[in-house]
Amino acid sequence: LIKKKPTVVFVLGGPGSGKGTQCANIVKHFGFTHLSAGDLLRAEIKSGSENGTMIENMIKEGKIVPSEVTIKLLQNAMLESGNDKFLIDGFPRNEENRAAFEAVTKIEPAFVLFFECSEEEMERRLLSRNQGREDDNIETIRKRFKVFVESSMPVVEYYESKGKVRKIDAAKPIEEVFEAVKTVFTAQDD
Ligand code: UP5
Ligand code: MG
Repeated sequence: LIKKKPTVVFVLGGPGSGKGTQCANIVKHFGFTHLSAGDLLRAEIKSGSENGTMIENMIKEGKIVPSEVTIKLLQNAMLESGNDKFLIDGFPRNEENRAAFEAVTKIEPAFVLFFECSEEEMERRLLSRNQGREDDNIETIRKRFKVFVESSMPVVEYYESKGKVRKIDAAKPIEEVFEAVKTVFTAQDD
């Protein structure tokens, strides 16, 4: 039995750039399953798993959880979904994440949706989100920004060099950002 490889789109962008917000819209229009790596990690903390405390501490410090943990959660969620089209939101966050995902799953992304936004705007959004996230405080936000620039931007640059990045101006209002996102997904249709 030969199964078709799933279609994966990586959704990347700094903390508060609007990844989760836009993924919810993409799901409604284009039939993808949305997998937020951060949401999966937060669910793992809540479930009381043996890795929970380690994950919790890393998120509080804005650090990147070891690939094996995140990839396992993503693989399980992909299997459970029954779908074959995935938006993977907030992953891969560093070169090691990227290489490990490719090695383990043998999946390369169809393209990478990249939300570009200033730190000033992202900070404003995160500080007014009020959803009780342990990492939405100014100290952790600064750490998240630093990790994004130092570790995650190289992943975007890697895919840029392969012509796979679709860059979106994410500083605009939500509806305008989604118009730009729609254009990317429509152009992608076979
Ligand atoms: N908002 C959204 N769009 C807007 C717009 N255009 N105009 C005005 N407001 C807008 O949006 C954030 C807020 O802004 C919301 O209130 C929204 O209404 C508003 P959201 O869509 O939630 O942005 P998003 O980019 O998803 O922000 P998020 O905080 O989720 O991004 P992060 O990348 O920081 O968080 P994530 O959950 O991916 O990761 C959290 C932590 O988990 C990481 O720091 C890390 O420690 C860990 N992690 C790993 O270790 N490995 C992983 O693979 C993933 C995560
Ligand atoms: Mg998010």
